[in-house]
Amino acid sequence: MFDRRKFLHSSLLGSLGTLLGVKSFAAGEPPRLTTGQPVVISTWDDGLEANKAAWEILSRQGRALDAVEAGVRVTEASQNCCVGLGANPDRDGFVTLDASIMDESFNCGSVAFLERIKHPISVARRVMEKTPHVMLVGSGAQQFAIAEGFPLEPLELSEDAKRNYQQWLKTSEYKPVINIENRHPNGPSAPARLENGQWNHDTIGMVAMDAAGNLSGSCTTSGMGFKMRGRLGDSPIIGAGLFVDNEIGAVTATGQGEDVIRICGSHTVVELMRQGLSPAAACRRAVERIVKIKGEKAASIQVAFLALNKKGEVGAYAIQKGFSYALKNGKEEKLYRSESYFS
Ligand code: SD4
Repeated sequence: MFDRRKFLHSSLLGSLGTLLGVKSFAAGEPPRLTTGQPVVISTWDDGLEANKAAWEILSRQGRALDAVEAGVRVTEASQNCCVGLGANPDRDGFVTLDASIMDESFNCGSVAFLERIKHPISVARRVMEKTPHVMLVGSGAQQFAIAEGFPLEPLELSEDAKRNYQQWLKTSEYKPVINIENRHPNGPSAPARLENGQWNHDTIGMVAMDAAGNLSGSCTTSGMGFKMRGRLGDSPIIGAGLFVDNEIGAVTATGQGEDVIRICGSHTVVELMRQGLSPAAACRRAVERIVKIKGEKAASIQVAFLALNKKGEVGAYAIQKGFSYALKNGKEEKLYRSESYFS
């Protein structure tokens, strides 16, 4: 049935977006591409900027692996965002970062609980390429980064994070917010904020296909704000926050990491695609699995998956509405609004 309120709401948002120069949102699945046409997709509104850097590489016949590293470095370096060293600290007041990367040949690397290093994604790539290991954590990861020439950044919190932390200390209650976006009026280049000024997500995940038809992915995060010291989420865990199987597809996740880990989320989505499901249907099936496990608690968490298959089809699904993802290929550069379990 025609819903006048919904129609007015979306027309209003559309006009506002146009006025502010914001790319309008598209609903549903993007058009299918064929292998050989490069494409990059990434989570949240910040994905628009990150995709541009990835596209620089993809459009020049570069490797998907280089593209996904370069893309998320933009977000890690951004002062305007909630990923990277400017982000919210843990409950003891320290920013700790997690990241993972995976190429078309099951090579993968990750770092977790990494402090004072600006580009954890590049350290993850060095772990993949220069060590016999997949994962380095904490002081060991930092030591490796320094040995590889990454500078040790100052310990100080960003102004935004300081303010958020002071605010949080008033109650010191760990209460993860449901990650949603598309609500801030200043367009995708503005930081995503809740009404109380806090950021509402902490991650960027990116997957891409290059002109050779190869897939790769990256994921980088400051983790959930005000987490316990030492807590890791899904993002640095291969198979949870990120998974790439070059025969099938590439998937990344965002949202409450504990619940992504519980079902080996990104790997699960790849396996569902292997069984013949489209990226969107596979993401949906994985989300439904989490919803079933969580029962009533599903209403208070967010998890979203974003997937690209070997045919160049793209899909996403989230528990809550308000998950956006950005797509860039030779034809379009757009933010898409994901379908969700709760509407
Ligand atoms: C985590 N999945 O550390 C991340 C958080 C996230 O947007 O995606 N926030 O659990």
